[in-house]
Amino acid sequence: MLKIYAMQSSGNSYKVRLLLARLGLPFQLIDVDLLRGENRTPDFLMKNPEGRVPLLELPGGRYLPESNAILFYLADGTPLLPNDPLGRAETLRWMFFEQHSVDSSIGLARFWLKLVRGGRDLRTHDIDRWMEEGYAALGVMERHLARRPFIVDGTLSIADLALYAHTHVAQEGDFDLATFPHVRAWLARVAAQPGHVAMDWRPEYAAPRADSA
Ligand SMILES: N[C@@H](CCC(=O)N[C@@H](CS)C(=O)NCC(=O)O)C(=O)O
Repeated sequence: MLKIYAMQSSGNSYKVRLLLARLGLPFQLIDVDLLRGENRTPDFLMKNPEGRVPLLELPGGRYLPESNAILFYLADGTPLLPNDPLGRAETLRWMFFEQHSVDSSIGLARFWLKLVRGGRDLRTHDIDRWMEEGYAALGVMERHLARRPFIVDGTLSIADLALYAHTHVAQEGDFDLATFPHVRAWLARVAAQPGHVAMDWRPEYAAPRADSA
């Protein structure tokens, strides 16, 4: 069975649970508490030298980090990843955008402002940059989504799941989506798709969490 090393409240980890739930694939969830340094143990660093979650463990003992690489691998051959080269390239384009413009601003703002105790004081010097870059990214999505229901090709794809993960909780990083009506409508559209699960969803093969991180 597939194993996912993840932290429940991490947006990048949520992407993978969301995809696996949609695909109906069974998997074992292994919690890694970043706030307790469980991602920096020698054992975890052997699995992923970057010490980050999410991390996919495949049967046979191979490991794949990077949330969007995991999505791309798992969605291959499913309706959530186009078959044609241009459709695949468009999907990758938006997943790269997610990493360099959304994860690096909205994702980080939420991580430090919501999840890390005292994070607002620790990262005061970054907040203006996160706000500027995050609102710029929301503007890009707003213009793109003004003319289409989903990110690529008019149907739900892993590009939507990747962007949804951080965007639907942007307010937890101090972002206000009031002036982004197309983004809000798209968030509602993604959440209304069959098989959608919320961030707190856990699969059958998951140990109970010691706390509610
Ligand atoms: N580009 C990576 C980013 C992964 C990442 O930064 N994960 C965070 C949690 S959302 C993490 O593990 N942080 C711990 C650390 O960097 O030490 C991905 O998309 O998977």
